[in-house]
Amino acid sequence: MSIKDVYQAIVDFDDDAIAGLVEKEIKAGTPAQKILDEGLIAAMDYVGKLFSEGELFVPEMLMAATAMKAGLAVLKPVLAKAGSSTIGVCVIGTVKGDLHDIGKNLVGMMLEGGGFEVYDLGSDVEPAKFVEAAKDKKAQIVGLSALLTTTMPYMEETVAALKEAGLSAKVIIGGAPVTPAYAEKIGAAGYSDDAPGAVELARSLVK
Ligand code: B1M
Repeated sequence: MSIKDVYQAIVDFDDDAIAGLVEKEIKAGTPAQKILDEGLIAAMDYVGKLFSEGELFVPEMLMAATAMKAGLAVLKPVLAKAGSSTIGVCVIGTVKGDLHDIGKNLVGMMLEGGGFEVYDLGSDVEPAKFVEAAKDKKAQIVGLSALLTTTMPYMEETVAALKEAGLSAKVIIGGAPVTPAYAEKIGAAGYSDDAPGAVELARSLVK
């Protein structure tokens, strides 16, 4: 029994076994971040590579994502050790047209663990919805995720819509195709390439 079994369960789309395997790793004392990075995320990267090479297709990616979510559900309480007080309010979502929500869920979960009150709007979120929620919840941080080059432009539209509504919330962005240069170009407050980095960034912006 090792972290390789967690990795393999995702690659085999085994959503029945994954929860038990992650639990066993936690009980064995493996750090949650290691299970996440070397088990779950590494396996999803491999699945993505096989998809790019034409070895796997969308239904298989979906099955891998289902297994990943089952594993994440077990890791969540360990990763998100409840922050004792709220250090800020964050509204988060995946932008319009984009259904990828695993990375966004992870970022939301870790922000929660990092002491933020998090409102997750889900995926395929219209710019107007981000504006409405940021206003309603009095958010200091709005987190935007995009995994597709074709949906990245909605990040820019969302930043513009928030500015147009006169909101002062700071926008942080991330997702595989996103870069720091793109964040700067669209007027976002910052970029992170992973979930722990997003927490650090959000914290620095509410100080
Ligand atoms: Co899609 N997909 N997908 N997919 N999918 C990718 C993204 C792709 C890179 C695969 C590939 O070609 N190698 C490719 C995008 C190419 C591009 O545009 N550059 C792709 C494609 C093409 C597509 C479709 C168009 C396929 C099709 O239909 N022909 C389609 C689009 C649907 C849509 O959204 N409209 C599609 C569909 C799907 C599924 C539905 C089957 C499924 C998603 C299920 C779900 O999320 N509920 C899926 C999956 C699973 C993937 C891969 C394999 C895995 C994504 C993932 O969950 N990674 C992916 C290949 C890959 O990335 N390796 C791929 C694990 C996750 C933890 O990482 O999301 O990167 P990630 O999040 C990271 C960081 O990016 C960062 O922190 C996270 C944790 O470290 N981060 C942030 C993310 N958001 C952040 C926000 C922040 C800060 C950091 O601040 C707010």
